[in-house]
Amino acid sequence: MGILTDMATATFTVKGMTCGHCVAAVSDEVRRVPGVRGVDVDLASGSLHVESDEPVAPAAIVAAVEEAGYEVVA
Ligand SMILES: [Cu+2]
Repeated sequence: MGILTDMATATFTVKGMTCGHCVAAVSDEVRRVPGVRGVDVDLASGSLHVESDEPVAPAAIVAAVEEAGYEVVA
């Protein structure tokens, strides 16, 4: 996993997403958080997986999700 060893990952649960547009809105906002490299959102479970260069403050991710109009519940 060489290239991934110096990356950080975190997973959140987002409430309120109902379709692909919601997924895109959340993904776009979270991708804008400094240091974030990759974002993967699963609509069915509400799972938001974030990959970053170094650990990102959870509050920054929560703020980005709220900016998109949704809520982090876990
Ligand atoms: Cu939607």
